[in-house]
Amino acid sequence: IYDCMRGRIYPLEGKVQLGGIKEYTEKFKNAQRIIIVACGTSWHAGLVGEYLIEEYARIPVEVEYASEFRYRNPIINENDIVIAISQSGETADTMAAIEMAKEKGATIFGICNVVGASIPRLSHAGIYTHAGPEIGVASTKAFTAQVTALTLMAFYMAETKGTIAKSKLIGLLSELERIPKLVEKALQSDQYILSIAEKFKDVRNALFLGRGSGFPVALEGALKLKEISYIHAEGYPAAEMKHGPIALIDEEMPVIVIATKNSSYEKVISNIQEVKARKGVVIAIVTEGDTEVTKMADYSIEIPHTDEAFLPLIATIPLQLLSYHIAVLRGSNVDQPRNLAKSVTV
Ligand code: F1P
Repeated sequence: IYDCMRGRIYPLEGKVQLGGIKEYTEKFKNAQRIIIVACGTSWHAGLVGEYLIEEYARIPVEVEYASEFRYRNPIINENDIVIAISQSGETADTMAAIEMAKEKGATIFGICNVVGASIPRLSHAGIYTHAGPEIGVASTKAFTAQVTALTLMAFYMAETKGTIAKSKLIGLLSELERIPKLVEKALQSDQYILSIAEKFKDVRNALFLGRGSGFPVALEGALKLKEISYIHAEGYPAAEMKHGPIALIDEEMPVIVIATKNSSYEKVISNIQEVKARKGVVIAIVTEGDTEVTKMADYSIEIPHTDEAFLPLIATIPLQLLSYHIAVLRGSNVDQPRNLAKSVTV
């Protein structure tokens, strides 16, 4: 697990534990709906979870900001499963959302990094991600670990529900084994990303675009840039660009596009054309060996090819590195960004 804020690779302290889910197999199998609650980066991991659970297990998923969910009067009942995601396990909004859902009879499943924290104690069952300590305030390797846990959960639910072919599942699990190697490969673009960061360190705005599970990755890329570089950044589904953000495009604002070779590749290409037609500057995250996007984009950062299910795990890496290098070049303290707390307990 890579902590780009410190430039180290941490060994996983233990394998992601799925013990918690096994006791609730029947509950997950029969779930009519899953509600995911979280804040910040953890909420983005929840969005990836939504794509994966719906794709593979065919269970409807809603993803809610805990900070909003807790203050409304949502319809929840005892058939609902609420997955609460939190690195620290102490985020007050997420805890309040859990307490409210618990009162309404929902089953609470926690995904948390800190063993013995409040959120796992409030949950009926769950998974510890064991990603090691998040030394900096901004969540990085915790995100990758949360996404890994959600990916495994989606596969597990799909297997128990019979919504995935055995051969497909075996293929996905063997690809999962390759992920650490692919992450290492993605990290090899570090110096190239630094050279891009040098060119864009003084921009005032940035737009991040992605489709499918590349959309939460775009949101997370924008959040990292905001949190540690204090540059205004927006993440958008690429198809939504024409409904507003397109008005912002000019030569000044970099548009970072997740343009890897997966099911939405052709559509992303047309989004890039739309940006280029307006003289926008495109930094594309592409699959290694790509030529089509590389020809159109101003900068292309290669990541190794993987199954679409694992795209968020790999595509996040260059975005974290980009934010990291821009923040360092701007003289920001990447470990302790201004105004941000490690755990937001109020
Ligand atoms: C949620 C979160 C983090 C963010 C910052 C503030 O925390 O929004 O994603 O990086 O630390 O809090 P958590 O519930 O995942 O601990």
